Amino acid sequence: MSHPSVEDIKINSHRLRGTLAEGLLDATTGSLNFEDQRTIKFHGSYQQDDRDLRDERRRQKLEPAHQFMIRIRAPGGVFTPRQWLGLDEIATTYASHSLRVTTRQTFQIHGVIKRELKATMQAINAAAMDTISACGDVNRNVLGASNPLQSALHAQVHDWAQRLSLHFKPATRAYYEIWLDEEKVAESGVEHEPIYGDAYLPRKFKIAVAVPPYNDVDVFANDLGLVAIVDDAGQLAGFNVAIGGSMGASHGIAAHYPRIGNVIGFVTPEQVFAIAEAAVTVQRDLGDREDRKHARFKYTIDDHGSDRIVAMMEARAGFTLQPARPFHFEHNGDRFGWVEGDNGLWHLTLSLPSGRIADTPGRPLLTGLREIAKVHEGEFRMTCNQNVIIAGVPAAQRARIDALVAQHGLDRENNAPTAIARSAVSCVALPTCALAMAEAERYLPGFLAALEPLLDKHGLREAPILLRISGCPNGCSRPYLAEIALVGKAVGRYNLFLGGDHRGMRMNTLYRENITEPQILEALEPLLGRYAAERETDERFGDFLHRAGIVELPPYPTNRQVALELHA
Ligand code: SRM
Ligand code: SF4
Repeated sequence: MSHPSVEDIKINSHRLRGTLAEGLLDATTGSLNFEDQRTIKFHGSYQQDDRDLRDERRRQKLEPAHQFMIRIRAPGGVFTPRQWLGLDEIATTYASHSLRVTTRQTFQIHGVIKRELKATMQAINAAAMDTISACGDVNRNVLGASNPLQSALHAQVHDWAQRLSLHFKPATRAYYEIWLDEEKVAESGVEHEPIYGDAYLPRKFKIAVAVPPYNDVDVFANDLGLVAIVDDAGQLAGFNVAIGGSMGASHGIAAHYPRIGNVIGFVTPEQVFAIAEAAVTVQRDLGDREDRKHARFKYTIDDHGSDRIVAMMEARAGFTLQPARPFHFEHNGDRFGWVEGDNGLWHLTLSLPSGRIADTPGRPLLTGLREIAKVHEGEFRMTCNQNVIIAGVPAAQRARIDALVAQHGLDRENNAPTAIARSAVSCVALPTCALAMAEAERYLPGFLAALEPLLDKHGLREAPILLRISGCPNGCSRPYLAEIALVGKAVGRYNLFLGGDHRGMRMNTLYRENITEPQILEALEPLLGRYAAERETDERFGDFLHRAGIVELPPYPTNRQVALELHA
């Protein structure tokens, strides 16, 4: 029997209700039906199964070990200690005893079984959070720069992320009815969706707000990127607008390519909602609804031409974009350790390997952060590099936090002894991700350990080289922007990409295909050696590879790097 298309499922879902309420009550299976597996994504959850157990369960003629991943909506990535403690309790009561910081600065929990899904959602809401639109063909979690140095700007950007997220939240009450038992009212199932319409978007849509000089949100990897422009008085003048960024690709299919957003102009703060809504609705109306692999905004822009899309956006927004203003990004990483914000409070950025917060022998990270949440009076900020900032600490409280960090192995020496390890990012991949072709998160520690002797040999232990690993070409760790990237091809085999920059402004290039760890190390060894010997002062690895003629820009059809004339 053939399944209905996702477009049909959305239209016939009674505004994202489907038969979820009934399906949750069906005790004969741990799974939802095909349609509801699509619909539940809009509620922030994915049905998965433990792939480590798949073969054994098949042999035993059991259904797969179905379980659910839940993603929190957290625009700007800020959590209070109370929310942290709530998440910790949820993870240890209903999920796999771990919290996972994502590359979109929120949390995922894994391993929730169907009969506990509703209780878990209710617990999330009781802890003052929700999961609406964390997945699905809608606007996703809105990113906001997490740089702790500029406190006032951070607060403004966080506010923008919150407001944009609320603006693009679907109007349907489905979430509240299904998970929180809200009473149905007359328009239940037929609510007016003023922005999305009946069929929502053709595909996911992602927005990020960056504050130069740090591109810690990787703003150009988003469908809509806003780069804050600050005037001479330190006030927010407005935003440069970039459209069409996205990482997703397919191995060997040239028509599926990653793309860096192109900067199309400048808007004032008053114009932000109009231009964002114009981008979303142009994509709603022109995006490909036949082929989901070709349905992101980047393809709409490339198929119709950037000029036409910008003209449509301007017509819908009711104004012409101003010329883009110069900006400068220093890097797209996090700054580790303590820094003092401009409001006199202190912020501690901790490196979390792949964002995984669990208790493992010698590293009780989950317990440690729980103990910190019990005494911390500020907030926790997640970064898009899967790290955490313990933010807003009065000077007098620092020693107490430091003691808890040391006691629970949260310090960087323990978790990331080299510079490359501190900034490395890897996606979840196996065993939960249905699309993984190779390990990523579980492979990162082993790969770093194998790389360490090479770094030591060439004196590069503290060289800040940007490494990202993805278990498949979808690119959840934004690998195509890394200086070194491994993209999973099959178990134990990766494509090696080289030559991105450290500012998230240049894509890398396929260097070797389908290779194993020894071959990866063999390929990297001479390049690291040459880099160590020939680099110029402060020259980064990706820039060196280009200057030395070792790699060129990749052969994607459009936007392989951000127009550098704007990069003041
Ligand atoms: Fe992703 C699908 C995990 C950020 C591009 N992503 C998935 C799924 C849900 C697999 C699936 O569809 O069955 C993964 C769940 C794994 C698991 O077991 O938890 C998954 N993506 C993640 C996270 C958790 C990676 C991480 O390790 O942090 C990130 C969650 C972000 C969040 O909190 O919202 C995550 N995904 C990204 C990013 C990075 C970003 O947004 O900055 C990208 C690249 C940017 C982009 O969208 O192009 C990304 N994920 C994808 C794609 C490719 C989309 C495309 O247009 O081609 C898929 C596959 C799909 O949607 O069909 C995907
Ligand atoms: Fe899964 Fe691929 Fe995303 Fe990794 S990049 S989480 S393997 S979809």
